[in-house]
Amino acid sequence: MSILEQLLAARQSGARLLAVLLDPEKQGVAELNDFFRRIESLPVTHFLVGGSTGSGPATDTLVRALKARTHLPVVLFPGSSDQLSDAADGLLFLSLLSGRNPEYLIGQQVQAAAVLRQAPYEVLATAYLLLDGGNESAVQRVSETLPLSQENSELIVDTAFAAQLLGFKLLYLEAGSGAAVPVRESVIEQVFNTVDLPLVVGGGIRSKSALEAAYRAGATMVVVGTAFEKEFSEF
Ligand code: 1GP
Repeated sequence: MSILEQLLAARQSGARLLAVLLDPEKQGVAELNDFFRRIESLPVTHFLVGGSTGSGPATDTLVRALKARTHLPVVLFPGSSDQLSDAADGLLFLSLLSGRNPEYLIGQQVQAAAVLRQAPYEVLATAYLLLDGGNESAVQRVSETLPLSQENSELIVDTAFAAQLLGFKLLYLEAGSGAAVPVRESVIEQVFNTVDLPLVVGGGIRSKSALEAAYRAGATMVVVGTAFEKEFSEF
């Protein structure tokens, strides 16, 4: 089954996918043992690798180290066109539709195109919507775009529906890594009720209850990064 088929099946059945995000700038390969110990009791289904800053070599090293340890899919979640690795199983090919910076709507994607023509992995066209997580996120800083206010759910839903009409395969609702507040349940619910795409939700999820809330509201896959970077207590 491809990664997209897995996501579509989960959206249909309500199965819950959990992706752990590793940032090659922060996660050393030598510390992977500790990392795997921290997540061993969790029902992890995917690994995402990426960050707002970072380089190709560090991404490739981490992807290869993960592939040597797990049979779960390892999916690239790049902050720029050079954070790629042929060892990955998939790529979230993101377009930052919440913003109006052409560089992150289509510029980086064009830069990656020549490499992606040869890519051995699955490329998943992903509508990436940055929502206000209560603090300035790295995505906001690097992309020089403003997040959508979570008060304005109509604009979020309209953006999500436009993304579906444009043919995107996945919708990623992002509150930003380390967000003070995650994506609201009411926002996830409204998007879930409007679009048929699998919903990926991440940013600021630090507890089992926040994870459950996101699934209950309609998240197909929840992404957790920061909470698993060090010892955690709430999971
Ligand atoms: C960031 O959605 C992810 O892109 C994860 O966020 O680091 O806050 O878990 P956290």
